[in-house]
Amino acid sequence: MEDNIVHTPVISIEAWRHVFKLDPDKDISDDDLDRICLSGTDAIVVGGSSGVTFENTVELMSRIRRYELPAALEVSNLDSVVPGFDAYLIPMVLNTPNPDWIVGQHQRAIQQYGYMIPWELIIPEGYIILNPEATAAKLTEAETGLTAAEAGAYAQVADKLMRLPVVYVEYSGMYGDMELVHHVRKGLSHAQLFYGGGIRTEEQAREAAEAADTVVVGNIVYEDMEAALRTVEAVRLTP
Ligand code: 1GP
Repeated sequence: MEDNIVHTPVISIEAWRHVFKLDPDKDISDDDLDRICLSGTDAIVVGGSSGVTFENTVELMSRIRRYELPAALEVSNLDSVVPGFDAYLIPMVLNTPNPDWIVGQHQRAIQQYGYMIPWELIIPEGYIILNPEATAAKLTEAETGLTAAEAGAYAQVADKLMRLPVVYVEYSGMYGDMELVHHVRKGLSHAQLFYGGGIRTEEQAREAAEAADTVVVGNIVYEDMEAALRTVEAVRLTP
């Protein structure tokens, strides 16, 4: 192993309770972006499952960069990796029979670009995708019909065997089963639990904040800005 590889991320994600996930393929006005970035959220994650390009990622990053809050890119394809983010979240899908989404694309990326990867900014995520209708679920052939026990066991593979810093329970587009999320969290020893999917109300934001360490709010930003902003306080006030 090379001595100069440092695995401690430069930014600390432990403090993230609420994050907004912005999709480079969707339009957001300057005013709305201003309100999101000044909302009191802990960070912005840039990512999406389709239509993400280098151009639209650069554009969104440069607009977010006017604000002080941390910005991370969740890498979904190699063509849209843009330098200049504080961190790079790398999904490894756990509940897929297709190894390409677990380690395959990662192996090819490292073989090709390993010499220029800023390892200190890399944060791998053990993804468990649970909404069968989500683009990411279809793309990755995720086996979404998991019981809480099955999801919990995948989470422990990430936490205890792979020692990933993040487990991400992803219901993108659909509000999830919070009992399952609670169960997943109980089995984790060190990984931080992200929950994302279908949060539209303060009540849902609160429930998700009770079940997970970090709550990810996405689509509602593009549908109901006021409701999106209310999720920040709801999460912040949840112990
Ligand atoms: C998507 O987990 C995030 O990757 C958030 O989901 O867009 O449904 O809020 P929503």
